[in-house]
Amino acid sequence: EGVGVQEYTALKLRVKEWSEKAQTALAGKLPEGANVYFVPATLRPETMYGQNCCFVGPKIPYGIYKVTDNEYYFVSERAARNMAYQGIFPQWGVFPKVADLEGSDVVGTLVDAPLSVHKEGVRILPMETVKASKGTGVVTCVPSDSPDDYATIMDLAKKAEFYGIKKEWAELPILPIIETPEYGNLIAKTLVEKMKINSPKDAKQLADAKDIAYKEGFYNGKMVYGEYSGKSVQEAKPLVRQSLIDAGEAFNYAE
Ligand code: A2H
Repeated sequence: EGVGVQEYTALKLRVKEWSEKAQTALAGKLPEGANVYFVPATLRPETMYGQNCCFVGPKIPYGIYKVTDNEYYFVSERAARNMAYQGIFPQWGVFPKVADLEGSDVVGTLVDAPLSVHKEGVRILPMETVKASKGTGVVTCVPSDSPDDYATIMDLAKKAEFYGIKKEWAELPILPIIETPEYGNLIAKTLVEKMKINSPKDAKQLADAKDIAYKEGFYNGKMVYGEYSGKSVQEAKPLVRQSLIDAGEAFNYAE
């Protein structure tokens, strides 16, 4: 990390139906009709068409923070504080918390992911490698282009019972979004298989795969899905980001 500022796109995934544990924990804490959003931070807004679930760290503490009378964000406390100093909450430096939840409480929650082809919604699922100290602590899953995401959903589907999830939550189709000359249109799957990555805990291998996928996608990738299909990733990235922001479905978040 070190010097410099990381500019993320913070995406708003609206809750359609809470997990049972969350329903119990939230009883009486939110006004009728309030919209709550999971807010993942991403560096790859141009891939959001392919979201097929969204991750939280099962042991990470999160809060639900009030932004307006009917808008609330589910993020880490650290992220809420940062947001309060970036003009995201109405009162500077103030980030009112209405509930405390652990990641494991919200696993199974159904959310609406902007731009995703999965219009019926996607599930909140556990990812052990989410860092509490980065972004918002919420990571949206795009298994076509993120080796970490791909390795994680494969593991979740394989050990669904162990993780206490329904297998089908981790098995939504994987959409090709970007094509690169060297790795085809599912770069994350290609790299995970080629590098024989067997687990989301293969940290070193996954770091290498992430590096390759990021650079290949950015410098040699071409969109093969969505409004900007045919354009390069470099051209499409800011366009997708801006259209999400214009639609009120995302905002800038920096740290
Ligand atoms: B990216 P950087 Cl398709 N813990 O979004 C672990 N990972 C986190 C995180 C956290 N607390 N917060 C964000 N991230 C992930 C999409 C994506 C991402 C694709 C491909 C690569 C990729 C869909 N997941 O990231 O350390 C988020 O996943 C690889 C660079 O701040 C975010 O963007 O550089 C990225 O890591 C931020 O990583």
